[in-house]
Parts: sequence; C-alpha cells; structure tokens
Amino acid sequence: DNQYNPKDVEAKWQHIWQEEQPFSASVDSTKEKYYLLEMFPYPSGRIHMGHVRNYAIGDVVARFKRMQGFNVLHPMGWDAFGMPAENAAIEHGIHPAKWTYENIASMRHQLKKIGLSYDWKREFATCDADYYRWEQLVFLKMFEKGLAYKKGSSVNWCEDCQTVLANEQVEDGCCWRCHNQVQSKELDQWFFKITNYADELLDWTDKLSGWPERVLAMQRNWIGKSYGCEIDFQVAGDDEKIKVFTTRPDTLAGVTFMSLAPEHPMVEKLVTAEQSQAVQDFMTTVERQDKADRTSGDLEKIGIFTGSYCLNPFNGEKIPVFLANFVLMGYGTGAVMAVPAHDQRDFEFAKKYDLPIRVVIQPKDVDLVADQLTEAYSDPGFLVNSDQFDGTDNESAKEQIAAFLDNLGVGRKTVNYRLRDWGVSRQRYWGTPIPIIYCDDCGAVPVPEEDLPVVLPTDVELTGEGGSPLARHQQFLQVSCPKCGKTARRESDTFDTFVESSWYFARYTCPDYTDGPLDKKAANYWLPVDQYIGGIEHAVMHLLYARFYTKILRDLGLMDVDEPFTNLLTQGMVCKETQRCPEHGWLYPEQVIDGKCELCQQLVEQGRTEKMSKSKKNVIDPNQLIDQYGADTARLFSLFAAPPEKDLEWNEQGVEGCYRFLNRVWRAVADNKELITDAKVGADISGEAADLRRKTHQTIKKVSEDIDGSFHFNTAIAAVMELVNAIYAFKSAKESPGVLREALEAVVCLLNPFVPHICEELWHAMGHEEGVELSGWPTWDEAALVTEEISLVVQVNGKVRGKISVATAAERQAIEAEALADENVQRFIGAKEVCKIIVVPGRLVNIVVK
Ligand code: ANZ
Ligand code: ZN
Repeated sequence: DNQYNPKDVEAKWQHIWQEEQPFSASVDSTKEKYYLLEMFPYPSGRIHMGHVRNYAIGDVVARFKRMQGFNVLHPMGWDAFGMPAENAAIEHGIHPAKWTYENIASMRHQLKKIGLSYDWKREFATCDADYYRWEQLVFLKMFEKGLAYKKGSSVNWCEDCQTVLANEQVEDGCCWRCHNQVQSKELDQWFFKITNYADELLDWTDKLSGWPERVLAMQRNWIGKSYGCEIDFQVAGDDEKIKVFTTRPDTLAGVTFMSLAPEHPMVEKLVTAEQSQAVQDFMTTVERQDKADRTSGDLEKIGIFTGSYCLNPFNGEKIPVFLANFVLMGYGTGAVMAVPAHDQRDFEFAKKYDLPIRVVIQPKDVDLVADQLTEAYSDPGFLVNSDQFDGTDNESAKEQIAAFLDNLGVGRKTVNYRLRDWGVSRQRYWGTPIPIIYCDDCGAVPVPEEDLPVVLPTDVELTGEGGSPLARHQQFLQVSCPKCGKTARRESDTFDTFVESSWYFARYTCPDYTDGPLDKKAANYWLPVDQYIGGIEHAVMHLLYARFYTKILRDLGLMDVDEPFTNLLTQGMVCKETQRCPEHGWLYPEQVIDGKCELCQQLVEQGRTEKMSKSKKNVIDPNQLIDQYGADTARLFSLFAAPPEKDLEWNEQGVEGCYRFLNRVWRAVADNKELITDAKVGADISGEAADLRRKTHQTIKKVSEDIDGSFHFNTAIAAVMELVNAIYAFKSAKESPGVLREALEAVVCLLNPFVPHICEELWHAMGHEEGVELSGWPTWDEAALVTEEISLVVQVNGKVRGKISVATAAERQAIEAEALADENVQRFIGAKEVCKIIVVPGRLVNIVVK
C-alpha cells in the first residue's frame, strides 16, 4: 500500500538498527575519524524536547559524516550521579541506584524511538563501578603529584541541599539547583589544582577557533588573569606590613585609605580597643551577606574604621585602614589600596565615610577637581600630584612606579587570577567515593590501587536528615590503615559530579578497557571530539573542567591530546507560549477554554514565549509527538523551525507542515516507482529535464554546504523542499525518467541525516540493496550547474541594435525583459512607445516601436 505510515516504517528500521548495529564504530587507521558528541543527559526519567533537539542536531552531523565516508564515533551514556536521585529516595523511598537505573532504561527506550545513530555498545552510566573506579585511580595519581590536595576552607553551603557548592554553582548568591540562599561554612575539602593550568587554559582560548566567541569570552573572564603589582604598606607604629594587589600602581599617590576584607588575618591585630565594638557589629552584618552579592556592583558598600593606620610607601603618608564588605579574602591579597578618585567602588566608599579624594590622573589639558567629581575617573590620562611622575602617561607610569617600588624593595610585579582551585568534596551519598583513608598516625592515606574500586555501598538509608549516610555507615567507614594497619576511617565525602562529566568523552573511546582509565591507542585515535553539542549553560563549569581534565589525563601519560573539543555548538532552547490566569497562575493549554480559565472563567493572559518547563506548564511531551506524527516529523520540525544556535519556538502548524512534507516525499517516490525503475540519465538532455537536473545538482551543493561545518539545517531542508516542488511540477517524467530518478534519489539521500527512517524505506523502495547510509553522500556535477545559454539578436523596428544572452530554456517573458533591458536597445527605443515584441525562438527578438 502506498500510504506513508511512520509507525511501521520507524519500528521496522529501529528493529534493523538494533539487530545489525550499523552505527557501531571501531578504530580503523585507514579511515579518517570523526567524533561527534552531544552532552550526555542526566537520567531524570523523561526525555524532553530540549533533548530531542540536541540529539537530532547531533544525529544530522553523525549521519552526514558517515555518508561522507568518515569513520564516525557517536556514543551515548548517562551522567548518573547527583542530587535528584537522593531527593527522589528521600521523597519516595526508592533507592537512588534503583531510581537511576530504571530511569536510564526508560530514557534509553525513548531515545531509541527517535532513531538516533548511536553506537550503543559503548553506553555506560557514570554510577557504574566500572566507570568510577578509573576516576578513583586518576584521583590517586593526581594526589601523588600534588594535583589533588586537601585544605580547610570556607565554602559555599546550601542548607537545603546539605552540600557544598562550587563557586560556579552559586548563581546570584543562590544555589543553582534549589535557588535557596547560599551560606558560608568552614570545612576540610579536597581540591583539584586547576590553577596550575590557568595559563594553558587561557592561552588555548585563542586557539579554539571552532568555539563560539561568547563561550571563550566567558572562560577567559572566569580565569580572569590580570597583570599588576603587589605593594607593601607598613602598618604605622608596627613592623607588620599589609600587602595589596593592584592593577593600577600608577594611582599610588592617590591612595587615601586602605580597605581590608573582613576575613583578613590581620584584622584582629589592627582593630583598636575603641573600635572593637563597632567592628564586631560590622562583622555580624557582613557575615549575613552573601559573598557573590558582596562583589556585585549593586550591594551597598559598607565599612568600618579599624582604628589603625598604615603608610603609603610612595610618600610616607599616613592613611586609615578600613574593613570593607566589597573586599573578599579569596582574591589578590584581600587588601585594597583605595584610590577614590579613580576607582568607582572606592569613590562611593569615600563619599559615604567622608574620606579624602585626590586626583592623580587626568585627561590632557583638563583639570579634574576632586570636589567636583560625581564619579571616579577611570580612563587613561597623565599623572598629577605624583612628584617625579607628573606628566607621565599613566600606562608608562604603571611600569615606572612598579620599577620604583621594586627598587625600594616594597613592591613587585605580579599576575593575579580570578580562577580558584576546584573544590570537589561533596557531603553527598550518590557520588563517587573519594579513595582516601584517614589514620591518626599516617594522616590521609590513599587507598591502594589494587583495592579499587571503593564501591559505594547500597545498604544505606536516606532520611533527608543532615549529612551523608556514608558518614554514618560503620561498615563502610571502618577500615585498617593501608600503611600501618591500625584502625582508620574512610573518607565519607564523594566527588562533585562534574568530575565524572569531565572525562566521560575520553572513556567512550574505550568503555570496556580493563587495564586502566584509557586505552591510549583508542583515545589518541578518536580524540579530540570533532564536534561537541550542548547548552550554553555549561559554558564555564563543565566545559572548563573538561578542558582541565584533558590536560591532567595528558600529563599523567594516559593520552596525548591537549584539548577535548575541537568544535563546539551551543544550541538554543525550545520555547513555547505560556498562558496565565490572574488567580490560578500558569495554565496548561487544555485548561484554557475560549480564552478563559476553566477554573474561574477569568480572562487568561497570553504569557510570553518561554523555555519549555514543567512549572510554566508549556511543555510538549516528545513521546506524544512521536506517537502522533512519528519520530521523523519530530526530528524534522526540531531542525527546520530554527537554526541550531537560536531558540526554537514551538508551533503546531510547523509540525503539521513537516508531516505533510514527508507525505509529499513519500508519494513522489511511490507514484513514480515503476517509471523510474532502472532509469538512467540520458546523454543529451534539454529543456525541462535539464532544468530539473540543474535544480537537483544545485540542491546537492547547497545542502552539502549548509550542513558541513555551518549547521544551516533549516535552509538545507528548505532547499530540498524546493526540489520536491520541482519534482511535482516536472511534466517530462515519461521522456526523462532518469532525470526524475536522479532527483528523487538526491531528495532521499539529502534528507537522510534529518529523517533517516523514511529515507531508508524509500531508498529500498527505489530498488537499492544497500542502505542509504552506506550509499555515500551525493556529489554535485559542476557541469550540470551551468545554465546553458544562447545569444539572440535584438532588433528595433527591424534593425539590429543589440545582442542578448539568455538561458536555453528561458521563457518568453524573461527574453522580452532581457531584450528591453539592453542599453543600446533602450537608446533606440528612447521615448517611443513599444507596440509589439516579436520573439523568434533561438534566433531573434524584434521590438516594434512608434
Ligand atoms: C588600586 C586601584 C586604583 C585599583 C584604581 C583599581 C582602580 P581586577 O582587574 O579584577 O584584577 N582589588 C584587589 N583585590 C581585591 C579584593 N580582594 N576584593 C576586591 N577588590 C580587590 O581588579 C584588580 C583591582 O581590584 C585592584 O586594583 C584593586 O583595586 C581591587 F584606579 O588597586 B585596584
Ligand atoms: Zn596509619
């Protein structure tokens, strides 16, 4: 029967792919490799439209590259550790392992219904002991090299999640997961020495030309390298010095006070008896403030005088030492030489506490008056009030003053980074156990390699009370010291789950390797990932950690790759309109009847188009979509409705349009099947057939160029739609079945990366034995692109006045227009009226004027 039935077609091909594993890849040094990867999902239980879009984009590239003859690696797995599993356990009494593996099973099933060309043999979940054992081993190697170390530190603490958060996991002072206010807490934590790699991570951002500039800028900013000076300020009447970090040594003569972080170790020493109570009150206020807020520009700048003074090394001036909420201990030295005339924060602070302001930089030929400043002057200029440096431009003055201080032994050039070491300890259960044993005599002792993995015990009870159940699990905790044999205690913290996602892409190259974390040969063959695809929300954390980890694996000798991802595509979100009742909040579309809320009959507000989310009640369930239209339509819509990096707006008509298009493609093949059997493109083709052939080759060229490296999937699909229109309009099918066949084959091949089920089916229907995926990507014939042209003589009132060149197949209208447009012809027509145009096909055009 000739009906397009996506259910049958898709089930058939999915079954074949399952049985025959045509997408499984293996190292083959005779072939050029292509590693395509989409960020792996967290097994929350359900596939959402964002997943469908992400994976459909990736699948286009994977199938396209495979058709081009590349040896393509396209794996899939699960980022399976993390908090939601524990929360589900607490809420519903399901063990995190059970919850996770059940979710994986159901999501795998859903993914298979989308027809993605994964090498399923490589699938793993990061909570498999076979995966995390190697992570534990890498940790031991890092520990050996001092790249993993422990230190007490004040950490971001989320009371709700009962966990430490990395700086990157704090958004506007709130937990990135639960959005509760983050507090600070002092704990002993494991750290990875990412700061050792700050320069390499930064330098490579200039070489990652396949990454979006926006992401690179975010990473550079996160690393935050700044060149400056460390300067010693002597405490008045004391031997102690306060070191400051400044990027503006040129402003040294303009320092009128000092601002210390409230956490600065010298605070206790500096606070005088008279100021002690006031300082204590101030401390209480600051402790309640969030660290992220303290550095943001908006928070009110507050401070307190310590009672002490220090001396400006430039001119010996005595300046008061303040504590200020906007100075953090974690950056520079935790002390700032305040220059209110030239730094906005210092300016606001000076105004508030009535501290002196002294201009030391001003633009050429302008006198800045301190009293009249309404904001700090932070632009370049020339030095004033700076003794021997007066008149120097401030860029040179930076160098000169740095040298001057260096000479005196009170200052030195330094480089400072915003990047901090990566705190990886989490007081959570559902994560990779950190393989360390604490012994009273031997300290932190690594678990011997042969004892790995330290398996996460499953017999735990999750109650939701504070702390990790591992910290209460006696059997897990009690071990003997591997060094001295005495009773010792196991580390009960687990790794930040970003550790697992920092190297999964490398393990995909050798998921079954049992002799180490990586099979070097496989890793070197497949890595780096040629194309990585995922959300912009991972611009800093995941993508920076993965880059760092790649360098760690390289430096441990496990592989020879510098950077993990050659090209990065950050896809946009899937959005849909929202609807809101003034009384009942967000509504599902089916709760809105004739524009009114079904609960209260009030008029519903059309909300904005927003990212699909359960809370906004604007999600579309991919399962329903696939049930109704088939996976190919779901894929086609996700790829056609917007370019990958842009947000995609959900639109029911768009989905139906895609479905109708696939039906048209189906019928075009079905209706012509007999006619085109064994048909070949003839030797000389002309007229309509030549036009269709040209269209076919133009389309092949356009689609090839639109997919390769530029991801213009929407315009590629639009081009195929045009070709399909041309096929429907083709009237010489009987005379030129070969040209029709060529056009139909092109349609099927070109669409295959987007809608593979229907294409495989149609390809076989056209009589091919081999699958379309193996048939190779079509190439275009340059010769077929050329429009054949002939020249025609143009007469005006029977006299030859010009010559034009038109397509052989040009229609009468086009020929007339071309003839009238000729310059010389126009001159002879002049102001006269054109009465008649005679076209003698293939010979001449005569324009009759009077
Ligand atoms: C004097 C000065 C004068 C500064 C001036 C700036 C402008 P970046 O570029 O981000 O590295 N600073 C140093 N440590 C700080 C801390 N722990 N908390 C808050 N602010 C701190 O910023 C370096 C500048 O930030 C330093 O240069 C210092 O202020 C301030 F016209 O020193 B500056
Ligand atoms: Zn011991």
